[in-house]
Amino acid sequence: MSRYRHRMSIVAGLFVLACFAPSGPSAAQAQAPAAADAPPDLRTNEANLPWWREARFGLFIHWGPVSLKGTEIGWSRGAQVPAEEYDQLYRQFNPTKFDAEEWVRVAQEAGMKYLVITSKHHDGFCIWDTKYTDYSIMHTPFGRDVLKELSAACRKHDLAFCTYHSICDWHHPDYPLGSPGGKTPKPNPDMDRYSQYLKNQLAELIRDYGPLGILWFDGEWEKPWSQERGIDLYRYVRGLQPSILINNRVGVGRAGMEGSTAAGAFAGDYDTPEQRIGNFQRDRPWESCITLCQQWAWKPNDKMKSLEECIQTLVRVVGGDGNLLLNVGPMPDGRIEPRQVDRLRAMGQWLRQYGQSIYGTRGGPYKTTAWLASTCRDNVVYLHLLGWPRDAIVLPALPKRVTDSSLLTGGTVSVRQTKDALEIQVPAQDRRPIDTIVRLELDGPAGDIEPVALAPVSLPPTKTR
Ligand code: FHN
Repeated sequence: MSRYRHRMSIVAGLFVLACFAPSGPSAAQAQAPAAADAPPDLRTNEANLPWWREARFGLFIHWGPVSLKGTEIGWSRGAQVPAEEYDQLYRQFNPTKFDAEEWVRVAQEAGMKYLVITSKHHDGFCIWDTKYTDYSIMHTPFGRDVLKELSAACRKHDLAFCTYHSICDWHHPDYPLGSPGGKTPKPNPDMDRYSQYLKNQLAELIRDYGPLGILWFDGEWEKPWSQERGIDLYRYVRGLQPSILINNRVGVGRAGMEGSTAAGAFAGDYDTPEQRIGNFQRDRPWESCITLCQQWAWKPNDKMKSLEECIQTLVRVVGGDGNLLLNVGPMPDGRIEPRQVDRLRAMGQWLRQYGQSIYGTRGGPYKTTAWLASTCRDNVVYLHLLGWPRDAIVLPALPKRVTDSSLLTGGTVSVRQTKDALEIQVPAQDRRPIDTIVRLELDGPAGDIEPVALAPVSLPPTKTR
């Protein structure tokens, strides 16, 4: 029985019990207590963070009938694509080349440990067999339950299955705001009835495709949503599956794209910087969600990130003690674009060689700079040299003795430790273009070393960066 399923199956049984949890927060609960003294059921789900922290790298998937247009999911509705036309795209959506096993294979060959797919984005289209609306995959020419096939393939291959679910719904008549971009009012909204619709579908997702690793909420920034509704929804979902992780886009405490959580505010289990590498942060879990190309949904010839940028982004994120959720937008025929598959596979090749410096590590002890990131586990520190400000790298000394050093990326390294400094020299021929990894063994655990910030130095234009 796999690690992910084992932990989750214990909880699934508790599902029914919570269905009848009283909904709607009392006035007292509404005043979200400071995170520190939050009631237990609002505190970060520490018990279920370890699998996710060790995983470090996941696949994000934004997909729907909009891929037929190659425009952005949700946002192009009522903008590049008239809403009437957008809402009829599902009648032509027939991704006959969709192969859930192939998607799982792509993720695992990339070295990813979890998968988060858009069950419903802001455009309201549902990619599973829901009984609460006909605006779903079951009413397309395709007519197959994508979440059923994908969740089964994930379980079969031990990849944690997770869903992204939009709180705002510009298509649903009860949700007060519509397209473009939540800028137009609906004629007869009913936010309470919409909230019940939201809960009903979340219960379906957890009951029929769960246990889920993460419920990745989004679209919480619009007026109709509130901290009270967020706290209530967090409690409702945790009640359905206590082992589930919920991001900080359930309440309204998220500080925009920077993705952190306003101090003291309740906001789910972890922070979510978007399209950026999060700040070095070890006291609160975080995950950067970033596109492999530019758009979240598929776009023909969309500009794709280089292998160097992809790997250095992963290294910087993990060096900051975060997770990376890297996004692809599959094509309208159901395939992930071959050039994107190749890029992901190349990341996987790198991780098969150097994954020990990523999986199950914590960020630090040296804080990330333009040319360095560091990760650690037990008595080992990995220095990821992403650039060469000088031939000899001089770092502040660590409060522990270096007992051994080597180059994980091959070749020789000389490490000289003095009372105040650590001097590292790697001959030019042993410097790797993307990341040169120095492995240091210390005479004690690295995790309790107070993180060390390095003085910023500019990188000279060198041929071997
Ligand atoms: O509007 C969405 C966007 O389409 C995409 O889903 C990203 C993913 O994190 N989140 C929102 C923008 O913040």
